[in-house]
Amino acid sequence: MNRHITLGEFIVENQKDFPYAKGELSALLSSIRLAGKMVNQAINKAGLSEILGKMGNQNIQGEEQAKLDVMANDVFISTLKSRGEICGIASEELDDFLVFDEPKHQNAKYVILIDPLDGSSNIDVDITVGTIFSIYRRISPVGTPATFEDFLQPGNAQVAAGYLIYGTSTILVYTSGNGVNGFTFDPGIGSFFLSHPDIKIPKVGKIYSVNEGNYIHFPGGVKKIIRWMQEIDQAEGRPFTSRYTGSLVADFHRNMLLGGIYFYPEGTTAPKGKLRLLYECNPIAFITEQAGGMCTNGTERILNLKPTELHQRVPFYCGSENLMLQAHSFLN
Ligand code: P6P
Repeated sequence: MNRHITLGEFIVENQKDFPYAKGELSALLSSIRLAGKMVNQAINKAGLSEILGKMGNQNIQGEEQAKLDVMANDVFISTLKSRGEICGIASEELDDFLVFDEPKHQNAKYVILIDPLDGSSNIDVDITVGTIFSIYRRISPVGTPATFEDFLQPGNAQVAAGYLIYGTSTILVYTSGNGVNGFTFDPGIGSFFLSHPDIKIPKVGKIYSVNEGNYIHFPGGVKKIIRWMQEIDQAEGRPFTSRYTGSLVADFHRNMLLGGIYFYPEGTTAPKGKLRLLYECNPIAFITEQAGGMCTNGTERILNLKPTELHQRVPFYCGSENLMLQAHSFLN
């Protein structure tokens, strides 16, 4: 049993992970921790307040915004803005990136990209949702306003990435390039404690996560992957188990711990897939690779893709090595 190490103690003890950082990245992660506690509290009592339901408008994705989507977005922006570690933020819920204009922000070294509440379609039916974040060192000069280029960096330039999963317990999982660690929130104490040290995704997975309702729209190679998972092969333990919640964070977290593959392919209804490269695919890809798994768009490493738009979508495959290699054999 791990001695009770809090997230704060862990960050300080692993300060060396953050190159050049004089504590800024540590402070940035503690802002995310605070915002996560606030969102967690709002979600846990959502049924008792007026926070459920839709706003009655759409975000740039053309998706109906849930009230909790907007709440989570506001909480993360205000918490991150109140400190001085970032010069700007890009969010699934904002059409354009947001530049923080106070001098303390313009002297900050980092930008953050965030999906404040992933899986919103599940919120009103009490199924697990999450927050996903991705952190970069800015490339524009310190002392100036953040620029578009700061947000369009390839995923292999991330300095840290992670997610909060608001499930049966609330867990913060992150990497800063030296492995993946998970911290479970103890609401009685109000702290996150190290509960999943050095997470490694099993090399052999037997769970697959895809929306099979889109099967008819998938390209032939994707159909072959799904049919292969469903064939009988006792030696390999097939047919594998299908698990799909409609929340990337929930499906990914389970597959990372137990072994498996999550994929959201291109299809006639989603020619480039559905997931957003900058604040869903890149952070999950960074975590996946740090945990010993693979993450691609079906042909290329997600982390190598050069972004061109803030909300661009890409086909997405991630998980255990055996399943990813098998999937690639059918796709290519
Ligand atoms: P579908 C949630 O909106 C999300 O971005 C992911 O969290 C989730 O895996 C996926 O979309 C679900 O999409 O089309 O299967 O409902």
